[in-house]
Amino acid sequence: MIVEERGMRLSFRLRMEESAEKKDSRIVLALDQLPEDGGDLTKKGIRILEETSPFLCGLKLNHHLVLPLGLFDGAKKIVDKAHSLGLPVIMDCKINDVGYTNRVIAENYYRAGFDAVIANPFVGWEDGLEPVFEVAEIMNRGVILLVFMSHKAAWEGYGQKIHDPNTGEPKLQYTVFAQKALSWKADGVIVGATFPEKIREVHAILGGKVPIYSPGVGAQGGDVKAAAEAGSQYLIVGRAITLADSPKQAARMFRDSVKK
Ligand code: 3DU
Repeated sequence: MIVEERGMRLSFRLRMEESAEKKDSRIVLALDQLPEDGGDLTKKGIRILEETSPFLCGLKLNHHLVLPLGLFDGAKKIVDKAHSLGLPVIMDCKINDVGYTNRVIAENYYRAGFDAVIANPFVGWEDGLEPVFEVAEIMNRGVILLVFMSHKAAWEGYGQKIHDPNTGEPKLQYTVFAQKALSWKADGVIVGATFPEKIREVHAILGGKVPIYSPGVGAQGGDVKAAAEAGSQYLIVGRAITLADSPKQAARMFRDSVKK
């Protein structure tokens, strides 16, 4: 049983763990590509969320859905609905700017109710992501770092060979990002389900101290079981659920294939 911490509210990380335990699911729904049948976007999103929620442990919204929904309008309604169904919500905004704007981006998403934001460690700590971690601490929310993305060109950035500034030794960029996730005390990292060998490598670095979230299941070709076996704690699934003939059955199928 997970105990309440910080007096009032569990940390984001424990909210996810508690939700996964309660729902007996490790599936996070990426509610971003909705059927193009002309209906109201917010209502459509809420309908799919309600239908699939018994099989989910969390929800993720992407920047490109929040744009037409409006942050304090449709997006907030979906966030509130997810919370009423017991699901924490992650904002996939891949924060990637200078510290000042990063702080305001995070504050706005947290004010709209999001439990965590996704950020890009390429911008570094000082005057980069430090302000995001500060706001997260104050508001008791989470920060998840991109460590290795799921698309084909991910190796061009996340997979490049670099020289460790301290030792001069050659290293792979994503291994350095995984180490930063530990030292910055991130609440999660993203490693694409399309690269199970990278998941395994990152998992070995993190030693179970930071959970791995893996998008890229289904529509992008990633296998949910292979990602889970390699060490992903949470599997992020979008189109393979939202565009299925029955989102409910698809969500159940993914949930069952990686039972906790
Ligand atoms: O491919 P899907 O439809 O299952 O959606 C995956 C979601 O995860 C989508 O919102 C995408 O923006 C996000 N994502 C990745 O696919 C890969 C990453 O490395 C990070 C986020």
